[in-house]
Amino acid sequence: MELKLIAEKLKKERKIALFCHVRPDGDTIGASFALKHGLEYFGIPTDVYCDDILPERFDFILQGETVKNTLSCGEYSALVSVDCADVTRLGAFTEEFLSFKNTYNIDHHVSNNRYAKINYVVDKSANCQNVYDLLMEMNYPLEEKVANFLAMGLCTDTGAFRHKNVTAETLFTASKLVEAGADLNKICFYMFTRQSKERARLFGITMQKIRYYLEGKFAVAITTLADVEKSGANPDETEGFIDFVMGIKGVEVGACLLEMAPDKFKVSLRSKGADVSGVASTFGGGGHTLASGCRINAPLEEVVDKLTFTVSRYLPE
Ligand SMILES: [Mn+2]
Repeated sequence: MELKLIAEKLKKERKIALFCHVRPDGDTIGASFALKHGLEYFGIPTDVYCDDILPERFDFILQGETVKNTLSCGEYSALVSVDCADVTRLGAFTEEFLSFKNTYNIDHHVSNNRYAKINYVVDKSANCQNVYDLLMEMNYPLEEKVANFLAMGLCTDTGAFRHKNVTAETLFTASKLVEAGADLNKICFYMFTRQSKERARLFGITMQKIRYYLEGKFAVAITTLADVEKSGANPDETEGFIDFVMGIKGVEVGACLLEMAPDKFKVSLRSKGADVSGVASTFGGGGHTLASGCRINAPLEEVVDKLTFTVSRYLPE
């Protein structure tokens, strides 16, 4: 459905429940809370749901705002999923969403399979761009709080405006958000720079033993259970390690191995050109051409051997 019609229809709703995806990120949280405040400006009470707790790093922007996790659909006139490419991203709310009479799906993933009654799926750098467009269509006067939520989504889904998905539109929207009071410096600091002492320690342990194969084109960073334990960090905190690996001169493909249980590894793959989704699918995983992942259950050296062999087949000569 087109933007104008969705905007008009949303404005007529009585009460709305918004849904973030599981393992929530800056885009789903930013888009949901921006839309919540936008709708409430028009007098529509709105609640945000998430089948996960919101990570502590979002406290700075939420300032006490929370998500709900027990749903009684009856009180709402519409259920709206935000940034969920697949309906199972709603976690425990999937079934209720699918059986509800009036549902919206607002998303930016190309792979979105239009599972709601009304689907607004447009390929943009972040779903916050779609929510921005929707709010502008509703003639919502941008408030500072909402500008910050939207900026957070743009910022996180574009890697602080550094990824290939940044367009003139992304920056134009960002400039409008800054004009309305969004604090990009603060958002980027909390989303990308700030870390715990434990993570800094784990980063050091992992990177000092980084390995190179295939004439230095393939780099492997390994985080074992022992490393995690020694650092005191949470295994989730290894997120972003791969970016550092990809910055190393000469590296074409990077892999971060995280030992989840003895001889069970979660593998994150990145590439500057080679198709690593092919590498991942060899091991039952998947993803995008330049970023993908899989799980391999085997002793460490076997995992590294298998990966190196497979990567060698995908690297250009
Ligand atoms: Mn997103």
